[in-house]
Amino acid sequence: MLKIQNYINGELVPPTGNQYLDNYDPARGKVYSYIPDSDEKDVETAVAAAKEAFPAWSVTPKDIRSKYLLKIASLIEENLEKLAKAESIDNGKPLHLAKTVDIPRAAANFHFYGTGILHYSAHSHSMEDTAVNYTLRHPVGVAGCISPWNLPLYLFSWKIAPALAAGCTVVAKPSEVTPMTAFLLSEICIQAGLPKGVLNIVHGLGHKVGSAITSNKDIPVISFTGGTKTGAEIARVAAPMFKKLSLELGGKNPNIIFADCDYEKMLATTMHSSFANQGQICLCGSRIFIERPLYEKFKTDFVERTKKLSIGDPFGEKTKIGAVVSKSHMEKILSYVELAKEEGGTVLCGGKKVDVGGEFSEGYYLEPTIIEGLAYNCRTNQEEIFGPVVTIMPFDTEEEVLMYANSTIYGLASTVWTENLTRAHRVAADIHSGIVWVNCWLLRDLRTPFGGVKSSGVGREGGFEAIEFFTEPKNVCIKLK
Ligand code: TXE
Repeated sequence: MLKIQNYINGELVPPTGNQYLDNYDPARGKVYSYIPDSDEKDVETAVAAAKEAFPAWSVTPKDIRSKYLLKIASLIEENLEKLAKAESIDNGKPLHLAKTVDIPRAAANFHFYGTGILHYSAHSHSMEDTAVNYTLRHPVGVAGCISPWNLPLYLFSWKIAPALAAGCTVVAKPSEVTPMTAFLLSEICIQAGLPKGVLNIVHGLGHKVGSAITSNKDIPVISFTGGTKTGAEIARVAAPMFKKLSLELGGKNPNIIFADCDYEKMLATTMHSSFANQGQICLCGSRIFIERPLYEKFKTDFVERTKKLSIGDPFGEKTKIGAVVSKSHMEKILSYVELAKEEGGTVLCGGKKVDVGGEFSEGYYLEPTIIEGLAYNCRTNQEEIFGPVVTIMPFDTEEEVLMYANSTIYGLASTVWTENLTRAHRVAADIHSGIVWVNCWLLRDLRTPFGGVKSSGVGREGGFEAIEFFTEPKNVCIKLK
């Protein structure tokens, strides 16, 4: 079986301790490869390589840095099929989702920052005839990039691309749950001729490798996506070291549906925003609020369509629901279905593990689940479940639904369905979240700032904000006389 290697100083190398962890194929519930069980020593070797490469990389002309990123983007596109299959096997998601979303967006991330850096400019401010000020932006140094398992290559590249574009060198750690496409990216970087030490990928556990990156004194900037709890731990370690932090954390996103919505468009998109990637996207709308006149019709149609979603082999043409990412995550999700029942909820459909039979009978499959009858402030409606489980409830007034929507500790994304223009703008302004989609979901313009408020995170990724995040501004004021 394949033993994934670390990518340090331009080479694929084993972990110093030569220890490996099992890597599971969640669709089959079986070990299918091994990942390095790296430790602090591996991180130190990677940081030394990144430090060594930083002086040259940070002054490499933008158009040269751009060429490397664009080469990586085109190699990702050339290897789309292979990367998508690897992503699907590693994560359990349907292959067509990996082929149409995850991998194309990873290429788009490298392409966006490979071109964006060419057009990025800083500002100057004149003080009439007295002085002129200009802002220099220097890359911060060695950037630590730590990413989660739900959109493995997509979110991994979302951090690495702007860091490299800005002139930082990188020590990156993908999730130990889904390491495969990060490993394949290492091979692509070697093929692209990326100078050694510019990007280093260290595989392993969060409390060993992740925490070694967070606490390393030679890594002044950390970009993290993952759970809110882990984000708090990273902040606890990094804050006294005055590191720059970007934390993209959990969510419990409201999907607000007014009776005047474009019904068919809303229903089709709500199927996607509820269950895409088995509900394992931090942007999924897991709390659905429906204006009362529409509630019964929506409930009937939504349950009917959900029951028809085909669950099974992620490579199946018709598969809409693949496996969730791990056995422990499946058990966490099932525990929330039990909690919902204890809190007075009624399971309208789903709620159970599925044996899809054959070679997949040991896989981690869950039925897409809809629950009604819960209070807006019960734990099921307040805590992130991160699986194919949504709750539905009616509302009567805008004030009421905004109170429900804003009632959690999170504030990442939200969707609003209405044809009333004034109401759309008003509700969007009043929702406490970093992203509001009106009559759409997951429509992304990479130039826009991306991130949440409250416990959904700190800082913004995306656009030029991400390039600025990996640079330090210096203001120079020159007296003119
Ligand atoms: O995240 P973790 P997981 C949420 C979702 C999910 C929960 C846990 O609710 O159930 O987070 O998911 C590394 N220092 N989201 O387990 O544990 C870890 O190795 C440094 C929302 O994936 O936060 C992995 O590479 N690093 C999220 C990464 O952090 C540490 C997407 C994420 O792991 C570490 C995914 C430590 N002490 C999960 N401990 C989103 N917003 O998209 C772990 N890591």
